[in-house]
Amino acid sequence: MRIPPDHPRAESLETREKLIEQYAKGVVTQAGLIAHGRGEAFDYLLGEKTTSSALKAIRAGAAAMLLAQKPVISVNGNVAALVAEDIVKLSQVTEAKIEVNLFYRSPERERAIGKSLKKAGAGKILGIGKNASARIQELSSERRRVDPTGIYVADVVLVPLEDGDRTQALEKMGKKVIAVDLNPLSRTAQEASITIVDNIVRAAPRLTLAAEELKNEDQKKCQLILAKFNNRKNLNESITLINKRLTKLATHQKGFTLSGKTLEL
Ligand code: PTJ
Repeated sequence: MRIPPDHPRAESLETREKLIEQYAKGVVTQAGLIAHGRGEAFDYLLGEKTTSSALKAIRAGAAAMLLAQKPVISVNGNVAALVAEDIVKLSQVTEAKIEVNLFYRSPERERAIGKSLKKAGAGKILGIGKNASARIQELSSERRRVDPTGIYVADVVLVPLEDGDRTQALEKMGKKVIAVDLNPLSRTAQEASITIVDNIVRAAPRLTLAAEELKNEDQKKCQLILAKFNNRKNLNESITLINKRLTKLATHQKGFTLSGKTLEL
């Protein structure tokens, strides 16, 4: 459906349209549409923009990917539908492998997602068909099936729009997990090493930009960014932001401060 460009919520409606189109192509699953709705609700509460806390997490995520020996970007249906091109660019800048990993796995969806990643310019794509032959023992969902040359041996894994259990399992395996999740309360957000509380549509291009910038710097700069980053504190800032935004909206106050800075609503 054509969304009128002057509609006050045109951007959000266009994102929905993309997901609906990709659902028809078999890329997105029905539950993916519902998951997006949950994300939208949190985005609304966060003000539908990349917060300063998210920007800090994005820089830390880019630094972690650049410092990694074997970084992997895990792609599911929603990610392929919304940011396939950004993911390909990010993989090129950070030299990360791309692996398809699905909760609702089927050969048809693997193929459809592989096709849309190829169309976006991806080279080798891991985790499709027989290549997902390794198993994450702690998991019983289809997410346990991983590529022995990808997620299984990765030291850093980017997991946008995750469903919880796997982040915990990957962290237990000694991997650093970078999550992108609009819900700062989700298990994934709480368990990841670096949690980017932002919409994947905004976070993915910003991650690439941050990686491009940091790639030209000394490795020590990335190490310093990581050493200074505190995920717990960062997550708490997002929760506080939602809380303060709601309080302000409820009481019609004009502005508020967080960590000594005045934040815009
Ligand atoms: O493609 P599949 O088969 O792997 O399935 C993908 C879904 C997303 C259906 C599956 O992973 C799932 O069920 O996920 P959950 O448990 O619903 O979690 C998804 C999380 O992503 C929720 O915490 C949402 O708030 C969040 N989310 C949804 N849309 C966005 C988002 N976070 C960032 N950007 C979004 N656009």
